[in-house]
This record gives sequence, C-alpha cells and structure tokens, in this order.
Amino acid sequence: MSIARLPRSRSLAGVIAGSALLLSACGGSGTTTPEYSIPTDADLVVKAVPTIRWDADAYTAPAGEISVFLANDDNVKHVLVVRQGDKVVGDLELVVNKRGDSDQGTITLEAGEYSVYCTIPGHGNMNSALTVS
Ligand SMILES: [Cu+2]
Repeated sequence: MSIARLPRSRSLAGVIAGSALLLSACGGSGTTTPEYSIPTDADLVVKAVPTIRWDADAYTAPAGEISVFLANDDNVKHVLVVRQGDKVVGDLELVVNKRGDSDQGTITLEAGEYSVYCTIPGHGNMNSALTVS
C-alpha cells in the first residue's frame, strides 16, 4: 500500500518544489526600500521612476556650479546628462544601473533653459525641462 502511494507523493513533492521556486523568483522585486539617501547639499535632485520617466516634467537650479544627485526608483539602467537643445552641456554623466542606485556629480551652468536627458536608447521621453537662474 505504501509502495503504491509512492509515485503520487513524489509528484506532489515535485509540484511543491516547483511552486517554491516560482515564489522565490517573484518575491525579490518591488517591495525593497531604495538604499540611497538624498544629500542635503544637492542643488538638483532627479529621480528615475517607473516606467522610464523622470519624477518631474520640469526642474530648477541656481546658476553656477551645482551638485546634481540622481536616484533610481525604476528597475532599469538610466544615464543622466544635461542638454541644451540637442547638445550635451559639460561632462556630467550620472549612471544608475538598478533600483536603489544613486550617483552624484557637479556641473557649471549659466542661467538659461536646459533639459535633463537620459542617453539610454529608447528613453527619449526622459527629457525634462531644467531652468537655471
Ligand atoms: Cu533612462
């Protein structure tokens, strides 16, 4: 009797093991708190948010050398540059590879209209206004 039951319990164990594998594969994303902390001296704080957007359509910053902080609340890589028209301004390039990542750098900007842009192919809508005054 116990021999006859063996195949059934083995296949049940296989189903349970398969379910556990699925659960653990799905359980790791979405609920973790981002690990970065926003520095108090940042002049411009930009967050990448789901899905493939910056957290604002328009940003402002003071003219001169500014500290830019980029955080990633999204699940894919983003690369921030500052542009004026279609041209990249300065050599600031902030890279965040995954959710919870952050990067920081400085750039010197004169008063004017710029944009905060993501250089990753397909991220062309990550293009928010930046007014420096
Ligand atoms: Cu991007």
